[in-house]
Amino acid sequence: MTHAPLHWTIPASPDTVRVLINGYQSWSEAELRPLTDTPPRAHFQWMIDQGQDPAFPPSGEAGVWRSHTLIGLLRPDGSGWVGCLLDATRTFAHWEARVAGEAVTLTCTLEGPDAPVAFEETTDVQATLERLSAQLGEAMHARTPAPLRVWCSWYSYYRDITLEAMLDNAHRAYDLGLPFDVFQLDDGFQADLGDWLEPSAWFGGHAKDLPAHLHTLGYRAGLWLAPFLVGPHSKLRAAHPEWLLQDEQGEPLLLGDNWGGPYHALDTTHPEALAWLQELAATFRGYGYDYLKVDFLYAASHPGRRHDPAVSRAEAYRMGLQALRDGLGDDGFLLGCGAPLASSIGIVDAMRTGPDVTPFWDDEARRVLLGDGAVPSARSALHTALTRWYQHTWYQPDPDVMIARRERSLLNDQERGALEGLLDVIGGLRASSDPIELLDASGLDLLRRSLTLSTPDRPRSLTHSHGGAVTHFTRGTF
Ligand code: 9PG
Repeated sequence: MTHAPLHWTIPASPDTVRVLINGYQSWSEAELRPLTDTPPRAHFQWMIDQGQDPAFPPSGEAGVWRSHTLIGLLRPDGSGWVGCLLDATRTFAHWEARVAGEAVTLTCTLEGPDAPVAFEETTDVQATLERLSAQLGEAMHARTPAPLRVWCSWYSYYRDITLEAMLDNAHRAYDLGLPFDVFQLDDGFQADLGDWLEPSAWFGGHAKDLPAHLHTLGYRAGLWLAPFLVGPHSKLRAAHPEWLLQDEQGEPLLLGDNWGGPYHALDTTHPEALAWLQELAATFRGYGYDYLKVDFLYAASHPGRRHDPAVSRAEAYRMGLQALRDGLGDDGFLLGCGAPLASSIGIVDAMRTGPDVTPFWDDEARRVLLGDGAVPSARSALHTALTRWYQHTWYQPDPDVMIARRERSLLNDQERGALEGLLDVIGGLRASSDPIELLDASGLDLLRRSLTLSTPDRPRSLTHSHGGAVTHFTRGTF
């Protein structure tokens, strides 16, 4: 259901106003930009499917800015206007700010059942954003448990991870007394998307073999899943084509482009698919994994034809996420990734709030030439997670891993320092992916500092509500 849009005409001089956008999912760009700038429009549809909301992508038009859930308009002195959805359980809010001559028009369109929306003029945009987003977090019973320190296999081994490498790193970390809570196995252990219980050819074991080893070292076992994705050649696809999200012609949708091509999405309004999801999480919990990183979650809210057409996209997403939570159990730790942000509140414990950190600073070709603001890079991760500083009342933010190693990395000392600064300011999850054997004394030192930095339950440095702070952290020198 789509509601009549809400309109405001704002007597702001467009040349002096900046717009703060939140983005749709973890990887989408969040930024503070001059209103008269042009938001990038991704060159390929797969980039939009995988990084933005295909139903409300960046406009690509000068002076037209789109944001999900909330939006801020800032005058140079930090005063301005804030709009914020106050309950994202079943509803998406699409905000659009548009330069209209000497004024700015702001529109909010709801997708889903009616939901409360706040719009305020304020002397302090930052303070108002923090207050309204906290109200949203409270209304949705946000979970903000103590943050964890995680070793994750992705950012050094990528899909080549093996059981042996997991164990080698866990043993080395244990011998060095590195303060990790969780060792998390990422993408690469499984035969296919959907065929999670069958190992890949190279993993050298089964995912169920890992937790007992980790437990003897005193670490919790964590596992990555992309539970809403189904590989086109998977056994799951062959067995249950009726569980897939469909296009308008009734054909199973294919979206994104990863793992060498596009993939299907589960229809999370299908009762059997929901039961399968719950069982999947329960099975891995039974193997000893009590930390799940659930990724590519936006697939469940992708536009399409569903088994239950009365369910909104936000609701369909939440049904799938709740099934995972039910399977994992209330005391398990659920980290969302690639996820519609606000609609995850109350179910996830932590959330990735930016695109992937990479062992290089910027991917200018994909970011600028191909217009993909959701591109993985250290630079994008830093910008995006900082711009979302206010989300600490929604879940534990996960600004992604520190990269402390010098080998197999193109980051220089200053860039490593910037990542350390990001973790210090944002707080939340602390993670690393460095092969422990590659760390020299200074790398180990940096890693320890990153893991043991103060553990604020809210961002430091940004909480002083003078108007310049957002500006400083989102425009800085990078
Ligand atoms: C596993 C990875 C890691 C990582 C996740 C997610 O648009 N892209 O090209 C793109 C590639 C990888 C990606 C996100 C986007 O990474 O964020 O931590 O788990 O999946 O495949």
